[in-house]
Amino acid sequence: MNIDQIIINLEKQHPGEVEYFQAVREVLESIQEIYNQNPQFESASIIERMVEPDRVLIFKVPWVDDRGQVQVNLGYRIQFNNAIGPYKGGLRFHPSVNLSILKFLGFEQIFKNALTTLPMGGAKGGSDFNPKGKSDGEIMRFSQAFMLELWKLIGPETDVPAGDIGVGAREIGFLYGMYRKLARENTGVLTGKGRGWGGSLIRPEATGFGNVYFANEMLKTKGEGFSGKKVAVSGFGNVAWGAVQKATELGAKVVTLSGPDGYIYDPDGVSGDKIDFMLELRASNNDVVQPYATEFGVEFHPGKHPWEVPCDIALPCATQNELDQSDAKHLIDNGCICVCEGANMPSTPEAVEMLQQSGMLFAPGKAANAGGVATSGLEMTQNAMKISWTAAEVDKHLHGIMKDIHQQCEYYGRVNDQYVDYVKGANIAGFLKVANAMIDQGVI
Ligand code: NDP
Ligand code: 2IT
Repeated sequence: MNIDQIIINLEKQHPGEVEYFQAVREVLESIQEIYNQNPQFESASIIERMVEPDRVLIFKVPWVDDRGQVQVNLGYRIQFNNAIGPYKGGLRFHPSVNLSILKFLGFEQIFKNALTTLPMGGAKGGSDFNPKGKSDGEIMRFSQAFMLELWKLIGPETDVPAGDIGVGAREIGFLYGMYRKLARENTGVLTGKGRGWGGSLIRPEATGFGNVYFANEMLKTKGEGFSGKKVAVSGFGNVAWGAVQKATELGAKVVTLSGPDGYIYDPDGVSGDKIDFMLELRASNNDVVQPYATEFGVEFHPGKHPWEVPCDIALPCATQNELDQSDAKHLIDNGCICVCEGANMPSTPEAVEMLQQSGMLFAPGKAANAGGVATSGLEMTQNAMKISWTAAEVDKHLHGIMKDIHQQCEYYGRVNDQYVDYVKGANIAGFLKVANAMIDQGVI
């Protein structure tokens, strides 16, 4: 496999899709050796087939704002690969959304979903719609207009979207309501649904909980745990919220949260009522974390990343490429022992290389944030069986799945007695499952 040539070909066909090329390069570098050892992959052109989505759907979403003005956004759904199960992956509503970002997310989702042990293919979608500052009515009208187009492409056994940045329980509610009306069915076509209408307990917390479970598995290999540790978290959304809760429950102190405006430093720890305040802040449709500092009288550092704060464990839970080389240097210099990605691709490739070379524990998002989509899979199971499990049952499955993913990463990523390359392990384990399924099922 000639990685540079594959990337050059992709650049020719899809100019400017930088996030997408970044995600593809990382996977190819990890799997190169195993790919070359198995000629059946090359003769079936597995890589060429895997790097192109099955289909990309782009549609306009016209809607009416509160002033009566018609607005137009772009909607997307990228159905990447369904070799091991129905297309599955979140919807992101954020002004930065474009084809490159959604393709990188959809591509990552293929391997992440394969790691969960559940039968789910990879997809992603969303819109450049900005939910910040919008009224509930505007969000409802936008979500309904979005679903008016999307519903033709999805179904409980075909493609099952969920939330991501800017899409939480409220948006899933509006989307589901419109789907139900159009399709005349109540099914598990979306996950992250409300508890009273098909949602699963623990799904809201699952990505953050799973992230901490994964970090804990890594720490255990070094005889460590969360108790008494100082933790830096970025973001203040859904994933950060779950991670803060679980890290605190395990006896750690979470000292930072961040937003696009900067980060807050809370030396006493984000716990109790402060965690509830995070939820209110996110639901308030503002896009800044600064009100936390005002509310609790703690430091706010405008325009900065939280990684300069000394910590033992770092959980990046905001967005892609939010932890760069200089952030990695701060973490290493301050004696951080573990970086466990809650967001998708939050560390730049240069930062990943530095963190790994330092010898610290480093887990990529596709392994360490898979608890969210795994619990979506558990929601699909409950919907199909028309039952609901208790929180303890779902949490037990989630915990077991995160341990399993950790084992898969260790199996394929062990470098020596001392070091596991979790990036390589996750990519190889995910790749082999999907590639073998594609070969078993022929050229389609
Ligand atoms: P939310 O919308 O709930 O929260 C995202 C948070 O990150 C918000 O606080 C947002 O602030 C903040 N943020 C966005 N851009 C930046 C930035 N440039 N710098 C700092 N903060 C920023 O989304 P989620 O918590 O659901 O998603 C967070 C990450 O986790 C994403 O990478 C997502 O793809 C990933 N993920 C999500 C899963 C899920 O189940 N929800 C599952 C697995 C991964 P603001 O809104 O003000 O921009
Ligand atoms: O990035 C992700 O894994 C998600 N946003 C969750 C996807 C899902 O289908 O639950």
